[in-house]
Amino acid sequence: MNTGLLAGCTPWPPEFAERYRALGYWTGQTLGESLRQRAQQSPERLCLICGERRWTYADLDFKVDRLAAALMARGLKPRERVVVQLPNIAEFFVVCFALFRLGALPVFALATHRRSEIVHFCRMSQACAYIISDQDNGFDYRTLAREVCAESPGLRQVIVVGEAQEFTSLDALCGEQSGVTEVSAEPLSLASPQAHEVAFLQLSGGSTGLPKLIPRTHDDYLYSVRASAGICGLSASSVYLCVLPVGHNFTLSSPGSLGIFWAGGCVVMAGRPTPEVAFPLIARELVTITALVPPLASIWLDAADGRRQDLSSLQLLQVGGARLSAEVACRITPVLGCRLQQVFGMAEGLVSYTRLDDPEDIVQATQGRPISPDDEIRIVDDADCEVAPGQVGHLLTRGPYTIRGYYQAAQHNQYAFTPDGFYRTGDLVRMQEGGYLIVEGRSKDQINRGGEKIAAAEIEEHLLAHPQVRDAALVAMPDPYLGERACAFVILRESTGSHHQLPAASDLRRFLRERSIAGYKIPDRIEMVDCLPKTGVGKIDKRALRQRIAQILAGAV
Ligand code: OOB
Repeated sequence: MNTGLLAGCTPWPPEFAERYRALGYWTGQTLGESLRQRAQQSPERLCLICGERRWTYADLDFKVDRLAAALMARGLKPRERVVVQLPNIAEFFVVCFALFRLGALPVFALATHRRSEIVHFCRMSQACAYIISDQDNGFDYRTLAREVCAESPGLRQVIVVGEAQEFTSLDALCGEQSGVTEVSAEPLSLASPQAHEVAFLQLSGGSTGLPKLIPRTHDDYLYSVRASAGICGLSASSVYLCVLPVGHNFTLSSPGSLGIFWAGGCVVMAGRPTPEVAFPLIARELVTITALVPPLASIWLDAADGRRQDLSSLQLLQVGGARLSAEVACRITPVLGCRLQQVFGMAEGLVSYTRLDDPEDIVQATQGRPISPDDEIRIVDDADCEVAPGQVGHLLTRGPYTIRGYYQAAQHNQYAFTPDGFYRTGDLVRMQEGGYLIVEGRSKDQINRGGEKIAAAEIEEHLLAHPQVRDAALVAMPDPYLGERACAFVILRESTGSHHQLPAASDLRRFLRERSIAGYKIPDRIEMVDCLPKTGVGKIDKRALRQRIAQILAGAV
């Protein structure tokens, strides 16, 4: 058996791996085994609520085994990659744990991704299968799957939750449609993967072009899950409302659904993040903890001011993914009647939390401190030299659950990681007494649109594909609700003498939409300009562009 890491992944150096094991961070348990253990300890406990469906741990464990066996029978092999694009539904966990148990690797796409992103994930990961729901939020994923298949020669099968049409139905695979249980109810014993192996691939927010894939191992991920569950005080009586996209690192592991399963609590799936959907669920299922991005937190606050539902079961509201303003932070406890926890994390690893017993000023004004005593933090200047204590600098980190390299990205890894293995987060932070981090800004070329990350280069490339676009630069513009939105500055080519009309902003937007990219990436504003400001070394001066659009918005220009 091949015991090395998946090709194209960077292992931790042996001395670090040994240390993380010796310290008890890496326990040798896989994600699939951890669910089995929980199911054996508390089979009858409620584990998952989705609409009218209520599953116990035994139910979930059984469904996972049945699907794993069916996928194996269809030829899915350990280490093969499977792009999983599901909304917040219970089947997500059946799929996810079935793949974990098989040792096949889910690649977690967002429900908002479209052809351009999904084809990229399929190709990058050489995925052999793609798992979708039939439709959600008015969008038909089977249509998308047809387009993706046409461009991804490696895809062997598409599996659909719901009405499968010409594809394979997940229910049929599990023998649920016919009521026949083809596979025995005995716990499945597979040549299960080892805990040091890669369990799945997460997506990076990206700063250079299309998102990179992030290989997370069973060992490293379970450590972050267990430790997060401890920090957030989870127990078997915790009830978590899964509001943000289920496959995102925040929702999955900080402590998220996996933390809840670890603790033996219950996950409630919210089909939509709106107060209209979430508040009745909180009241009905006595939800104790949930996680939001800042813009959603303010929507909830406004809705809760005149609320009808009883939200008194809620003990902890986690807010993270983007900067939380002081105004919103200080309203949370008075309006929702629960504690606030700030969470600053990244799919690459490091997660930082304010603690439940931290004084109010720390909770409201900092992004907490890292999970682990072995999270190494360096805050450096442009020359990688440590800044004076309390000063702002680039955040570099390495530790027991932070990757050492992106998947099959040797070149990019050279500058995304230092030679001694620190990940360059691209965040500008300072550290306060007690090790508390405050996120001050960003050096990476990315827009954080209310928690949704947009890599500027990715959208610039799409714009440059338009025959009449000569140059383009995407920058963040301030927004009272989302924190930031995206503004594209575009130079058009002179008309070539023919009667071609120059495209308007709406034409460029339509052009982008036709290239089939996630909706949140379409620039909120497009400014046509004659030239773009340059820095001393001839690069586009994005700082000047950010200032220009901020001034325009402030009415100063
Ligand atoms: C989370 O993960 P990603 O991978 O979508 O985004 C990571 C980036 C960070 O590098 C930082 O730039 C930004 O998102 N960010 C924050 C923040 N939390 C994340 N910026 C300011 N304040 C915060 N509280 O976003 C993520 C992963 C796990 C847990 C929580 C968030």
